[in-house]
Amino acid sequence: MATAMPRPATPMTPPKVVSDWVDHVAKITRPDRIHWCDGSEQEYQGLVRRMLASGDLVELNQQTHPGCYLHRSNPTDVARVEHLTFVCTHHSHDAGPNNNWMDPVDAKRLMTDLFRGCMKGRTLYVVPYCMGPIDSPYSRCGVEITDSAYVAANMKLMTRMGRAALERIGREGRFVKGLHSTGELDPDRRFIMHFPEELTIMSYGSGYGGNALLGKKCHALRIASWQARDEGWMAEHMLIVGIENPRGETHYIAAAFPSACGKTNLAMLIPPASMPGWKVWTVGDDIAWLQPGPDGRLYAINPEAGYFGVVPGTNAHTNRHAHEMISGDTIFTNVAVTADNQPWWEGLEDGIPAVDWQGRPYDASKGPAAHPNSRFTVSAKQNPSYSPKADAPEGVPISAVVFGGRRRELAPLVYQARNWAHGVLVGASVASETTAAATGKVGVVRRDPMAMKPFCGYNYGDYWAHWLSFAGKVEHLPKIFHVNWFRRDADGRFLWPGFGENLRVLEWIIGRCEGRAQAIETPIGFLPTAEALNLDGLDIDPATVRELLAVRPEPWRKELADIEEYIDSFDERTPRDLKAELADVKRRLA
Ligand code: GTP
Ligand code: SPV
Ligand code: MN
Repeated sequence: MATAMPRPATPMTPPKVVSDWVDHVAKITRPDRIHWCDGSEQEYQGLVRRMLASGDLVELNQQTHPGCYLHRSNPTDVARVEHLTFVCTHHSHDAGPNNNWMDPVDAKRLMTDLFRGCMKGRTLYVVPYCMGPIDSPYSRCGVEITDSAYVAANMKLMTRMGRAALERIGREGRFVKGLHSTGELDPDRRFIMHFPEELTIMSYGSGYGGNALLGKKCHALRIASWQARDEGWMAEHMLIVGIENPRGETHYIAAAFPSACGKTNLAMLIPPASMPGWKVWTVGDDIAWLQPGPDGRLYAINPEAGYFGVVPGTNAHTNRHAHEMISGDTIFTNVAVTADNQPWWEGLEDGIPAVDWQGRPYDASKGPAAHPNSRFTVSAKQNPSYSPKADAPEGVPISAVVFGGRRRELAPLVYQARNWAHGVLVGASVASETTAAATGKVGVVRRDPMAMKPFCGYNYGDYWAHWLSFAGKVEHLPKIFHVNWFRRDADGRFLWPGFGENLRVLEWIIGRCEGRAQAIETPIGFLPTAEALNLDGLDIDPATVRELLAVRPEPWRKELADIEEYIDSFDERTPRDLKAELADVKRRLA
């Protein structure tokens, strides 16, 4: 019996709150073995060896890609499953119309039935982790119990995992409990359940990132957003980037784009050759925790310690740093391989795929070689632009908050909200074409307020009220902007070159924060004139720039009607001030 087994010889003495819970879970799940993760390098290598032996990992070419491995997931388990993700609060109103809801008693009964005996013949890994710098007052800890060595290895790369986290849990006594099993990987027996009132997550039947690495979206966004509302901070789907100008001054920007809409790329941006002297520093690429700081500014930490990034499209021209960073010590999930066993994906500039992401001989008629949502997992320390401030316990001060999405039409390259409350409306109005990061149709425009539709752990009405409340709490709030790198022409070509050239837009944003850059006022907010954007050395024709900066009243009136209908579809908790902002923009457009 699992509980009768001696604990493995380890000098770590787990806090009783943790060991009691592990004992309780082991009684239900019946693992053959229990492994307490200490977070060491030897342990990681041991996990890798075990997965190579079991076939969970395939070794890639160690000459060209030392320390790189490939994981092929079950073909039905390649993305987040929003329709199987639930927020289980006592009152359904607290989860809100934006979440699937189930009564917590029913949900626990359902999950406990699934978990019963599910770890027989398997190892139960206890993964203690800290989200955020280990000594930051803003960080929060959790423990994930999982029967997947792949999850344990990914958590080692993605979080501060192991001994130090367990010690902090011992001191604090409070942690988020995450229980995970890959189960049978059966889509009909798959659920991702959140119990924010009890700081608990239960995930069954998937091994994919956002469903299974519970520190990430489940803890650091759904549970943390709930805690943040109660405690007066924010947990957001945002990258954090430091932009250093040629005078050596650095501004930090936090940007919320929906999944697979360019956060990792913006966070690791390479300045174009025609902008000498500019430097970019990555603090985070996916999640930001924001807290009012002692000097009246908003400070951000990145709760993560690694990147779980989209592979396709990554090459030496789009993202040189990412391309370098994933050439060693990286776990690839669902990419293709070449005849000499190098990882390969669409958008890589060299090599030919021999075997596709499902392990079949590559055949172009069967679709892309790499899965469109194939991912790399890598420690953030491997990023050549890793910010020295990324481990600072106090975080970094945020000058600008940027929202964005994939909009082939309408949304201009950039605009600035008039003030914080208007900025909250701009965030609440984010819409974007769906991507392969979640199962379902790709390329359909849907509303994704603050890029948090799949991740906000409570009622969006309460969430917008929480956002608005910062106007009274933080003296020097960031300025709020909206960007769109994804406008297309009639032939479907991108109007804006994107990637490194996005720095030109960030330069204008920073100029606005410093009160320097020129803008014109339009009904939707402030826009740069073509002259106010630094386009030196960029080969772009003036008509394209005019198109990128055009605000046409008629389609915008339609957009506002759509936004109004969307916001009205929420319950009475939606703040009146948000509706007043919307009425104000409508008036300006009339
Ligand atoms: P998640 O990890 O899912 O939250 O995604 P993300 O927001 O970090 O997206 P990521 O940076 O990985 O980009 C997703 C896709 O968008 C990749 O295929 C990129 O090549 C592409 N992309 C990123 N930035 C740009 C851009 O400025 N222009 C264009 N056209 N494509 C971009
Ligand atoms: C996203 O889908 O926004 C991701 C990948 O960042 S996952 O970890 O699966 O959520
Ligand atoms: Mn994400």
